[in-house]
Amino acid sequence: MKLRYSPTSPYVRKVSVTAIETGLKTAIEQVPTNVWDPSTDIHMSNPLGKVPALVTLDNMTLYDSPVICEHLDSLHDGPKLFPTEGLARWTALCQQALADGILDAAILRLLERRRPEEVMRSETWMERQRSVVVRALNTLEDEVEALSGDITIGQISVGCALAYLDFRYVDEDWRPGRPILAEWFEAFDQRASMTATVPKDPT
Ligand SMILES: N[C@@H](CCC(=O)N[C@@H](CS)C(=O)NCC(=O)O)C(=O)O
Repeated sequence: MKLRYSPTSPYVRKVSVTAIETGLKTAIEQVPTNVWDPSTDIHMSNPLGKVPALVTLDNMTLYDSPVICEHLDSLHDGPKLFPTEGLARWTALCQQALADGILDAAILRLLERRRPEEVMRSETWMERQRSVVVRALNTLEDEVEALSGDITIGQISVGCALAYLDFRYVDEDWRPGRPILAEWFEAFDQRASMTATVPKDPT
């Protein structure tokens, strides 16, 4: 399999953590892709122009991260990261949606903040995205018990989203007021799959 990736993408990190947790890391060749390079051909793999995109063993090209992670989970015989049915399944999928929503909002705010001309930046837009993250984090703090038990795609997604906030928003610690979530993350972040996938270059 071939994974088109960028080293700092938190969605790619979800896939990388999933690959390690499912024992499939060595079955995946990493193909570096700069989605912001005007000459990139990422749209040949994903018409949305985003990473991650995965070329599978049977030559399908899959996107986005939830689909890729579920595909990887279908390829191994160990305990499943996507619970197959019932409350456990919907809880894990909803946690994944919430965590991916944190990432979407955090990235939109970051891109807005990085606009070269200050006058072009919308404070209203950035505040809207900040509020999304605050509400989602508060929900996770209230529902942290649902993150206990065997590892799921919900836990992986939440772990990668919280790690991304630490990576990109170092001056805005999310932990104050959310002690139970902070305690959960401290333990989750020590998994071998997390320590092996820490992004190195903050550019
Ligand atoms: N929903 C997608 C989001 C992927 C995404 O936004 N990737 C970013 C990198 S962190 C990207 O490629 N952005 C390029 C763009 O927005 O044009 C997923 O879960 O894979």
